[in-house]
Amino acid sequence: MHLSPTLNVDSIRCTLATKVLGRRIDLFEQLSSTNLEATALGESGVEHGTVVIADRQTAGRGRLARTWFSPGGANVYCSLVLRANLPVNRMPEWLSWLPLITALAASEAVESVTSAPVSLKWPNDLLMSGRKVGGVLCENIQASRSGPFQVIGIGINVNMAPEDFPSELRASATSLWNETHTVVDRNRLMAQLLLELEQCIEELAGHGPQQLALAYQRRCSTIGRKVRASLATGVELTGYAESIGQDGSLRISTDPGAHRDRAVDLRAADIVHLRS
Ligand code: BT5
Repeated sequence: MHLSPTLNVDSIRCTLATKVLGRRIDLFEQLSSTNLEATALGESGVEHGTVVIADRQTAGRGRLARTWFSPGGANVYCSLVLRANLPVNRMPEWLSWLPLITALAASEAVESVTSAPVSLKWPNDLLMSGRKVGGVLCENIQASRSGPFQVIGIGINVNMAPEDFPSELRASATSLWNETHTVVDRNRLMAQLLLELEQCIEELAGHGPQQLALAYQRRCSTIGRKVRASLATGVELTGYAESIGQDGSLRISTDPGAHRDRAVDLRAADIVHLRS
């Protein structure tokens, strides 16, 4: 662990240039999960753009009930409450693009603060040197007295040293320190993350996903790769990732040898990048 400047709301506000996101920031030394806290706040009616940050999580969550390794003193764990003010017919587009644009915004924030390249593994993993440096967990909360809202959760490994990772993650995970050998001020990174998120969210709400889709596709290292996709049904597919669809899905042309040569559009799956 490399000595990280302490997380502090005043320090975040020093460089925060957003209009709406982060008007309210709740910072905790420890939470079970920032997504759970943001959900509780959303249910209590907090405004759009409320931010929850924790220095450590005792039960950090990944997708599909997986866990997110969340030690204290080094990393970023944050969640935002979003209340989309959109007509009902635009909600499917909003919900399918939200995880992708959150990952896009996080990658742009990391690149802007570190000057080191970040790519995206579809749908929402942040990679540096092919290893996972961050992840996104988006949840749509329907049954709430305060009306429906979304929680977007972001975890980024910032100042963790390689030996701080549990052995099962050492080969697949990395941190900004690992990649750049520079201690990153998490307050500065948080401020940049909120700014990039605000810009992407405004673009999606105001103009739809077309420009964001281009930016996402440029950054997505899954495109053009041979991949293995594991679907929720347990089915596994191997093929070449061709493109991102208008609904954020990943188009894969399956192996000519394994199946008939055909394309499949995946809405949700776990992807492994294979060597071609
Ligand atoms: C994700 O899930 O990548 C979403 C992670 C979201 C975490 C944030 S932290 C703030 C907010 N509050 C929460 O409770 N969660 C969000 P998924 O694609 O399912 O990946 C999970 C998998 O990544 C695990 O099964 C591990 O293999 C791996 N993993 C766990 N912790 C990691 C870490 N710190 N760095 C890199 N890989 C990790």
